[in-house]
Amino acid sequence: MSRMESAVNFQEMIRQKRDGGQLSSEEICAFIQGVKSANIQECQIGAMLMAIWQKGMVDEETMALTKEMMISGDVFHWPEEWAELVVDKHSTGGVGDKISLPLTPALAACGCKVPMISGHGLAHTGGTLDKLESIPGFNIHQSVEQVRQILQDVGCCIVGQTETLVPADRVLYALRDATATVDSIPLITGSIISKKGAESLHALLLDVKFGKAALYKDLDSARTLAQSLVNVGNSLGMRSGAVLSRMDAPIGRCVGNTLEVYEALECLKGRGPDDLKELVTFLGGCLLWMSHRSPSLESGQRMIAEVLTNGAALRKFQAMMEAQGVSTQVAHSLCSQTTDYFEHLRRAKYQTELQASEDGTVLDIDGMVIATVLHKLGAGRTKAGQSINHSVGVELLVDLGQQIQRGQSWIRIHHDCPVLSPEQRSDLQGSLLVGGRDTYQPRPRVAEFIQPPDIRPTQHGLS
Ligand code: IUR
Repeated sequence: MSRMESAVNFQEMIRQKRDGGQLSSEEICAFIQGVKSANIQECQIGAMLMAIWQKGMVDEETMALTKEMMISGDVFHWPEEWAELVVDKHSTGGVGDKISLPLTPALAACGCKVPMISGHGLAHTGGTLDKLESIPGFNIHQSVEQVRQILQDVGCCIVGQTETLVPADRVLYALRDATATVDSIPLITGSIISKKGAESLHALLLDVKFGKAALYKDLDSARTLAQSLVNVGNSLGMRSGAVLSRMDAPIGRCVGNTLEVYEALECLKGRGPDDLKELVTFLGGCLLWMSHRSPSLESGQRMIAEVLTNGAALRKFQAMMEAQGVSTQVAHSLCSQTTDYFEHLRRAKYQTELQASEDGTVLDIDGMVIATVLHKLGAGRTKAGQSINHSVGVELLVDLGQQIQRGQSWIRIHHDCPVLSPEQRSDLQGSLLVGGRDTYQPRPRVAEFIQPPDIRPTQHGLS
C-alpha cells in the first residue's frame, strides 16, 4: 500500500462526497490508486460511484479523476516529429455509426497519425471493433509496440484496449454497470478522456450524439456532456473540440456489423449515402483544422472529400487491414472497384423485405427500434464478452424525405433464424413513419461544433 493510500480513510472520503463536499486531488489520487491495486473494498468503490452520481463533481475534481485514471496504466509516447500529427475522435455511440471506418484512413491519407483505441458494442449501439471483426483475419489485439509500428508504416490503426491501458477504467466501468451509475457526467468524462489521454493525442474530437437512439435524448444534456469532455480534454493538453450530432434515424442505409463494413467501403470508394459522407467530411475537417493541417474548417472538409474520391483513403484502409492481419488477397479484393463483398464477408442465410402500408413521404425511421430488433436477432450483447452474429442487420431501401408507395419494400432484414416473429415484423413496421410531404423537415446531422478554446470562430455554416 502506498503512503498516499495509508494516509486516507476511504470511509471518510465517501462520507464527504455523499454530503456534497469536494474531494482534493490527493484524495482522488488515493481513490484511483486503491481501485487499481484493489486496496479498497468493492462495496466502497460502489458507494463512492453512487455518491459521485448523486452529488456530481466540480471541474477540478473531474480533471483530477481523469488524470489519475489516465496514469493508472501505460501512456503512449510518440516520436517527437509526430508532435502535432496524432489525432483521434470518439463517438458516444449511435445506430449505424460506422464513421470511424472511413474517417481513420481518410485522416491518415491527409498526413495524420491515428492510434484509434476502440471498443466492442454493448446494448443497442454497435462497436467499431465488432464491425472490423466481421472482416476475415482482422486482428484488433495489437501491442503498444505494434501500434507504433503500424502508425509508422501506415498512419492509422483501430485496436482494442490492452490490459495495461487505463486499468482503473476497466474496474470502474464494470462497477458502474452493476451499480446503475453509468450515466454520470464526471464518470463518463473520466472514462472516455482518460483513454484518449493515454493515447497522448495532439487533437481530439468528441462526436456527442443526441436524439431518440442516443444516450442523451435532448441537445441541452448532450451539450453539457460535450462541454465537460472538451474542458477536461483541454486540461490534459489535448486540443479538444466536440460536435453535437443528431441520432434519430440510423446513419447511412445499413445497420449491423458486416453490412456496415460494406457501406464504409462504399464510402471509401467515393460512393455510399450522403449523410455518412457529410459526417465523415465534417468530423475529419474539424480535426484537420484543429491540428493545424488545414487553414480553415472548409478546406479541411475539402481535403477529406478529396481523399475519399481519389482513392487515397481507400489505400490507407487496405494497408491498415493488411497490417492488422487480413490477407493481401482479401484486403485487395474488398478494396477493388468491382468487388462482390460477400465473397469475403459472411452473408446471413435469409433476407426478408417488408413493405410500406401507405403512400406518403418517409418522415422518420426510428433507429432505436431497429437496433432493439437486431439485438433480439443476435446482433448485440447484453453482457460484455458475449459472442454476436456479425451478419445480422438491416438495409434501408428508402431515404428520409423520399416518396414511398403502399406495397413498396422499404427495409431488407438479414437474419439467420428462418422466420421473423410477428412481433419483430410489427416493431420494424412501427419504426417507419410516413406522412404528408408538407410535414417533412430535413434536418442536418450536425447541430453544433464546440471549438477548442484557442481557435477563433470562423464562418462554418452552422447556426
Ligand atoms: N464509453 C466509454 O469509454 N466510457 C463510458 O463511460 C461510456 C462510453 I457511457
